[in-house]
Amino acid sequence: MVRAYVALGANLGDAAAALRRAVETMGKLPKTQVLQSSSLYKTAPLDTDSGGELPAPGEDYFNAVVELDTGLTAPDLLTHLQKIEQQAGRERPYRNAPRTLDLDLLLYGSARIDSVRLILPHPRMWQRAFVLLPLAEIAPGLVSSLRLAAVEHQRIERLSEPFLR
Ligand code: PH2
Ligand code: MG
Ligand code: MG
Repeated sequence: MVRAYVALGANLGDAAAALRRAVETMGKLPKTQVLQSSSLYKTAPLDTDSGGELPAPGEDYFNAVVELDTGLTAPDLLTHLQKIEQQAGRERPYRNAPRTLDLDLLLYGSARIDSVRLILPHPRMWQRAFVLLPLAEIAPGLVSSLRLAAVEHQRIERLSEPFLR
């Protein structure tokens, strides 16, 4: 079994419900358990291609991160995550477009992968408060205070409601 971390995001439709459903569905994937989920966060939409500095179109996002234990390979896990996105009505009209559900594989054990389909660790995760704050909540050892300080200007609000299950 490998410890993996997945970032969830959505800003179209009932985004909070989409995230909740996605956590449930991930728990039912073959050879996979959800060990922990962060709180739910409300975050400013960012164009993360620009280093996370520029606003992106659309509503605020709901974001969260979950910790999985999985016997799936990283490419198989990615395939399952993409299927869950599609079942949630994901469309990709343009880059960074508002979306009903985005599931990004952040870390898969200590794997370092650089293929066309999958890069691990996720190459932009360190620029994103909407990834680092929820990740630090469930895996504080993975996110240094220096990393957190680098994104502290990005708008993010932790919603008080608990998230998992
Ligand atoms: N995802 C993006 C681009 N910008 N901004 C926020 N706040 N949350 C996201 O999940 C997000 C984003 C690309 O996947
Ligand atoms: Mg993404
Ligand atoms: Mg994605």
